[in-house]
Amino acid sequence: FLPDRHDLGVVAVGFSGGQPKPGVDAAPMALIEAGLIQQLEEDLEMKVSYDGTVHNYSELLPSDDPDYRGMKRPKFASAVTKEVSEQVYNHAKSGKLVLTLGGDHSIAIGTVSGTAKAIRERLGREIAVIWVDAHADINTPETSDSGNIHGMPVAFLAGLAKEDREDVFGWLKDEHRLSTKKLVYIGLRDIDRGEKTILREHGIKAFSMHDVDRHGIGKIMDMALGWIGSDTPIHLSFDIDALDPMYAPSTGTAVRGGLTLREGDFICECVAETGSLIALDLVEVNPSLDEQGASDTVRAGLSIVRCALGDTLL
Ligand code: HAR
Ligand code: MN
Ligand code: MN
Ligand code: MN
Repeated sequence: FLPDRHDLGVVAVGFSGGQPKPGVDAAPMALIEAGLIQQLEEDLEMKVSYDGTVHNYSELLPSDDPDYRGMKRPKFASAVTKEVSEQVYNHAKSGKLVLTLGGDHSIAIGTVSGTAKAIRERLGREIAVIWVDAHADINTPETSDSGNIHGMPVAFLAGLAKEDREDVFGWLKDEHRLSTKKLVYIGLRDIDRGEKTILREHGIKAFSMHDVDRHGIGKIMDMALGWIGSDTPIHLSFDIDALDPMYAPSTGTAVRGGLTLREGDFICECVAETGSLIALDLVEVNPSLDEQGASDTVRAGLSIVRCALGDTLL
């Protein structure tokens, strides 16, 4: 009932409006130019559906986009993520595994809502999300200090942040949403105070870097996948800043003390082994930051994608 691993839809999202630093919109092209699609077709023998376009959604740019509830550029982010949601939904509805290349992490409002709706309709099931990140991205507009929407996607997806205005994420309906019980974090190490309260009050499963250090990544994956339960469709949302800046320096909000390259790949290999992966996001690669490290960061991203999509060491 789950998608054939070999049938892949790719959506390239050149969007940087969920945070202030330009350049994260160039990541899809950098990944593709480094050989991503070719590797998936040739090494992993996948049939890839890709429209050949890195979307910048400039046609959706509103003429004015004032702050709203403290959110920066709310109308543009809402319009883009609504469109991404439909793009991802269309792939997932037709039974494809969906790979989305970001872009900043606000785009996950689109990707997760798209798969949640498609899997509900196709399988009558709720999805689980594994969010690999230094950050929890679960601020509500009210708890956020920055107003940057890439720090809020989980709050909107889980219905902790709600808004009636259609042009400011009011398009998100129950069918798009994710249960806080089906969310697992790995790699956390920079969480805002308000986010800690939210995580605690909703009993959200979170494995911080402290937990990774204590138990080792093998045990963490056993616990994470055990929490989700077998045969649950999994959406893996991978923020490259989960990796230590030693391996992935070119990202907007790098935080020391992260996952090694091997730990990142291992997480993806374990998810691939379940056979339950329905979608993968790779976000927050910004080749214009730490330009010396950009090729390392892109290569790390490529490796993450290959491992999640079923590449094995032997
Ligand atoms: N928590 C901070 C905020 O809300 C920083 C969020 C940074 N987010 C990302 N994605 N880079 O994980 O602004
Ligand atoms: Mn993130
Ligand atoms: Mn992050
Ligand atoms: Mn912080």
